[in-house]
Amino acid sequence: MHVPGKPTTLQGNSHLASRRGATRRGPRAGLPRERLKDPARAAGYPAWRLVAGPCAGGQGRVFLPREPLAAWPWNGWMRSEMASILRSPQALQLTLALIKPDAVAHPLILEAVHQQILSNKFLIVRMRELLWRKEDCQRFYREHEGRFFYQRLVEFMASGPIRAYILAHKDAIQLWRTLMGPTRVFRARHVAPDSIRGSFGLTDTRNTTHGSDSVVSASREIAAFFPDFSEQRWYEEEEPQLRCGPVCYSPEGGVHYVAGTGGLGPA
Ligand code: RTP
Ligand code: MG
Repeated sequence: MHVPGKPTTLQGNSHLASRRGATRRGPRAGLPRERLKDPARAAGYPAWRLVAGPCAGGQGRVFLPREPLAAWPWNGWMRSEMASILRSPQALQLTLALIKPDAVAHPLILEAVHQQILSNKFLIVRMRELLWRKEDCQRFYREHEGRFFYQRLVEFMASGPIRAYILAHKDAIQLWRTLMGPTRVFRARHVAPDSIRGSFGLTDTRNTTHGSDSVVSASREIAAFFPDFSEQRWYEEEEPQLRCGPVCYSPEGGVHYVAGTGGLGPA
């Protein structure tokens, strides 16, 4: 469990690497076939449960007014410094995580998901809460346009406040998706009951969280929710410091920052 304010480094948080190592060394060999198929089980998830405690729904939680998202700026180019950092096997990867209206409406669930992010050693680079306009939801989910669940998904996502995060980790995209569990809640409850969706999902639409599914969509989605955030600048200026630590966590702001800088660096 992360101690707020206590410096920590990613160097010491090698649980993901050790999971990979464990896979190679083969301790999964004895697991039944159905467990091997399920990444959450195979990854040897720690069991976790909703813990009642101080909630994030009280003081300090700010709902921003409805506001349009930026027009999907897609940064299709990359300076050479950023490209070389991204090629490094040690580089932190970014992903966009959303907590959907069904979970934001319940302060204990919201806090439990936040704690899950911290206990899995993600760095919270940015966090904000907002109400989404229907047009923004339609644009965000345009890849699903025409599918039977599209309309209810769009309406649901615009129905209440959501929380958006930029998360960093060496394997942020896959780790967050594994933590979320399968899209369909009925399946999640069976194959990954300790996952976020397995624990808190209500229906296939109200399934608690969203996560980017690739590096390309992570960049596009981060730019949509955090238009002032420059991924390139973050990789050049903040990533090396966050990766090497020491890093602090601000319970008030809900974000991590490089120790000694006193808070958020440049966006
Ligand atoms: P997400 O995009 O939210 O991280 O979820 P995902 O990749 O696991 O699932 P995706 O196929 O991208 O679907 C996006 C969201 O659409 C809703 N959905 N409902 N069968 C259904 O009723 C259904 N299928 C998808 C879910 O809210 C899903 O998260
Ligand atoms: Mg998806």
